[in-house]
Amino acid sequence: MDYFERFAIPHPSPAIYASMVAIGLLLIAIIVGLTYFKKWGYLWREWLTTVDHKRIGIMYLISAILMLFRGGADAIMMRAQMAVPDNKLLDAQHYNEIFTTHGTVMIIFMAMPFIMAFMNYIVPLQIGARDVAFPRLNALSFWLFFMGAMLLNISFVIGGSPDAGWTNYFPLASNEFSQSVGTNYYLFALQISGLGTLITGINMIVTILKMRAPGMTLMKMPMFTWSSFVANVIIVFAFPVLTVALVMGTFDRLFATNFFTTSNGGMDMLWANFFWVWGHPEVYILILPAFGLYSEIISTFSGRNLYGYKSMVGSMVIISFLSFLVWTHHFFTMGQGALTNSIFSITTMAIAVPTGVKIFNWLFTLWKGKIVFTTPMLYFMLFIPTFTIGGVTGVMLGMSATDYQYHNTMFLVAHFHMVIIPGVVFAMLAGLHYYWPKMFGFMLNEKIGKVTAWIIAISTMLAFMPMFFSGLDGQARRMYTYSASTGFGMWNMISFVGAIGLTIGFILIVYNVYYSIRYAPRNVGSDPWDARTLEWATPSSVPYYNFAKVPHVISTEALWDAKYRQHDLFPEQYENIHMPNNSGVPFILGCIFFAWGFSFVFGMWIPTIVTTIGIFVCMAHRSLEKDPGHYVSVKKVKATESKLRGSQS
Ligand code: HEM
Ligand SMILES: [Cu+2]
Repeated sequence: MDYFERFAIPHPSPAIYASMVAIGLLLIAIIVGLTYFKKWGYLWREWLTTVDHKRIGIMYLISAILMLFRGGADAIMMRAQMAVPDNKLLDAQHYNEIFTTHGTVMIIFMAMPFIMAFMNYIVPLQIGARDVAFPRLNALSFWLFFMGAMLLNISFVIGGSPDAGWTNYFPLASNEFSQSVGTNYYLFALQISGLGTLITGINMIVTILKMRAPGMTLMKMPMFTWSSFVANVIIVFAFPVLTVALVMGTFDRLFATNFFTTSNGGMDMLWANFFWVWGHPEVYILILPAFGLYSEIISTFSGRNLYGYKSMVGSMVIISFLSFLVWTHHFFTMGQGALTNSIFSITTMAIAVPTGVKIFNWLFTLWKGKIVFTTPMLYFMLFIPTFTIGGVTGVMLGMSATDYQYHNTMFLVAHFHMVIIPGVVFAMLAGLHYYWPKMFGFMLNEKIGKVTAWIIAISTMLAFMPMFFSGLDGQARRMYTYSASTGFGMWNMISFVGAIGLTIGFILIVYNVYYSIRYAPRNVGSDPWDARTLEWATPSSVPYYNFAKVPHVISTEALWDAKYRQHDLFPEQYENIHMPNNSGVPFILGCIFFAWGFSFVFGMWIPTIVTTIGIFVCMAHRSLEKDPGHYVSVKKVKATESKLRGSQS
């Protein structure tokens, strides 16, 4: 019996038991449904074994939206607990767990896959490629991410959730202060999904460097591809730091080493440094592709090419460089001295310059443009004022002397939500509406879309603006309650209302998907927005080989050239198309990694050894296997094309 005790949750509550039952029922429903509708084969052939970058993109998208609700559930519980003073809804430990999983899920398992979804789906299409450079590795990346996410998500029903914050600072995260296996889950979930991200980084860099259509020089790449390229370079430099830090943290917790302890020669601040050497660049990994999406949207809906292309590229390169030079601003108050703080203050503020260049380029693009107010454009318009508040308060936080006032208060929480929500979430939602017709062949409803955008923007202000004020008044972050005499009650109540508004907004997004699946017209054609870049030159939905003929490109706006400047985009003849074969190995390897992580979390060494061998067997299989891919014949390509193009205007 003792053996099984470790799997029990340390802080059971009715809500957790209810979730357990709900998860169990959901699993049974899925299994029964798949069996009843005879969909197991379909699921396996078309999705679990796919190496198609578009399907992988869609799987990232679905995961991101699911995780948005998972992280959102935590958020709404936090805000409910804080809504009134001296609330007893959650206890301190439970609150610790929830803010930890909220932050981790939102950054690693919501924002990241959202970005990955668009990079996967759009980049190969935008550069005129038929897939990424290493399609099977791409599938592996997805499954590693997915299994990492699942590993973190089962923590709250088996063994307990992590509770040391998404930053997982030691010594708080050590066995001494974080006694459940929760932090082990954190370490392995991030390790496994981080491996997937690192592989994507390499894959995308090679794809963008080696697989561009004839004529597409680096300086003729569309802006989203540029932003993805820069983000993936940051990934390749930043993620190994996280990998190492997580390994060391794991050793401290499982093998009694002293890397991050406060005694025996350990250095707890080493973790904080490692974490933010990865963590700050991570913010730019998220924001640059999001900005890339805005760039595409702005030029499409202003009816003109992007202003200041070169300065846009230049500022992204500068941002990527500076992003590695500011990490200390996350702990100005931890005693590294005035000189160090001053240097990092200056580098931090320096990032505002290239960021400003980007914003002005966008505004100049709008200037004299013929602006069309679609939902994606509305998200951009709402992004400008909200993000500016986030950015300006960021500069305030960047001043090391005054940061002593803001650090660890709700002011900080307000700041990063005011950058990350308009900067990343709005951009993703804008991208969702923009690329939906490319992905699925019909549009999302514009009216519902616009109402939703307004609800989300207003609720963001309601939810996070009050935190600036309560933070300046001294409300500390990560505290589960406060007394009525502090006077924080009103601010927190307003935040709660905003959080409810956000929940309504996110539900409306799902409703819009449902509504549009049912009612949206299907004959919108391949280019419903009158767009400019290459991805819109494919039929919608995109055939699995993407381009029947290899496109030839002469500018950043290949499709615009073809439509309005008599450019012959497809001068070549039809040829047999070489495509990669599907493979079940990435999915199986993902499952083995899940079991591997799970065994480690509980220190079960025999399963750990068995799964480690399994991992190597899969890798050996890949190395020894002969898989030449397959050809799609000209006849088949022609048939597919006439079917897809014929049914459209
Ligand atoms: C539904 C809207 C959201 C609400 C109401 C909300 C609420 C909160 C609150 C109250 C905290 C502070 C917990 C504390 O320190 O006591 C927090 C922390 C955090 N949130 Fe959100 N949040 C929302 C959306 C998001 C999104 C979209 C992201 C990321 C893309 C995000 C990322 C984070 C992170 C990284 C933290 C820090 C966690 C930590 O300090 O350990 N949140 N959120
Ligand atoms: Cu930072």
